[in-house]
Amino acid sequence: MQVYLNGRLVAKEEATISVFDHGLLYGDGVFEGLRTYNGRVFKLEKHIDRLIDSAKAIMLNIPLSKQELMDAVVETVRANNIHDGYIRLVVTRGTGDLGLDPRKCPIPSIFIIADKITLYPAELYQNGMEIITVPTRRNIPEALNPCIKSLNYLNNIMAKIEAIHGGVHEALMLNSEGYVTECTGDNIFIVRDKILLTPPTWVGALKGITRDTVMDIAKEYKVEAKEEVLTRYDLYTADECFLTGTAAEIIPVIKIDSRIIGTGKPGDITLKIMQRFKELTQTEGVEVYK
Ligand code: PXG
Repeated sequence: MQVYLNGRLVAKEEATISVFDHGLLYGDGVFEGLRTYNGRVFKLEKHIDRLIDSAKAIMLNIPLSKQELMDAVVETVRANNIHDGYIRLVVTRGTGDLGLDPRKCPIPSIFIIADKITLYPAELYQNGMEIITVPTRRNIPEALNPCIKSLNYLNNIMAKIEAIHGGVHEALMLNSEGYVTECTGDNIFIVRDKILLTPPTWVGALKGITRDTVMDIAKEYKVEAKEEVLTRYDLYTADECFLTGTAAEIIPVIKIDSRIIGTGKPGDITLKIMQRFKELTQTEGVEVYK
């Protein structure tokens, strides 16, 4: 395996980062998780745009242009001859002395891993999954805005641990006021009276790229889709529910906090969107092997 590290492709064993890197010491950095399907990087530009926005929000100057970042991703995928896989792009504040002050780190570290990805069991995509609300609330936007895809994932990891201890794969996270935000690595949608609803990002959710793709699919199919502040009651009484994310793709949810959602099977609108999403991933994206 070849890993992109600070401008070079190096063997996996040589792809190492200093223990003085502030990404490790303080979680000071940003990242993206992307996917390749059928030899194409899906939504590459959108991921790079979001990375640049995350970096801007934390005042991290990425020493590569948008085009250079996109080229580096494609080059890394190509070097590993991956057609269907997962890409992790990370930019940290870089190596510096101890202490929070980012001025200690003159040069950001950039690395890109292109690898395979393990999904949830296929059975869950067919039959739907169960989620539970967990005690850990999503970070408040006034503290660490969940729109920043930063290396500080402990908030979500705490929630994930609670989900696992509750015997399910994914956690529903509320904001400090008790409104629905998202899951630990996925956005959430419900269908009510044939209308697609998802929480606005200001409640405390990442502006997911899969979420945006689902909004586009809805438009294409003339299914009304809108952002709405949602409570757990709205979820419990929904006709359908599903999660979206680059890693999870689109996965139906059929049980929340022991309440059966809709018929207890993946809903018709969910299945239609999943089908169209699959088509798009197979045909769209930046070609790696031209
Ligand atoms: N919310 C959170 C908190 C996320 O981390 C999403 C929503 C979905 O966003 P996208 O843009 O992917 O539709 C995410 C994304 C991983 C991994 O390595 C995590 C994500 C994406 C890819 C890989 O666990 N989270």
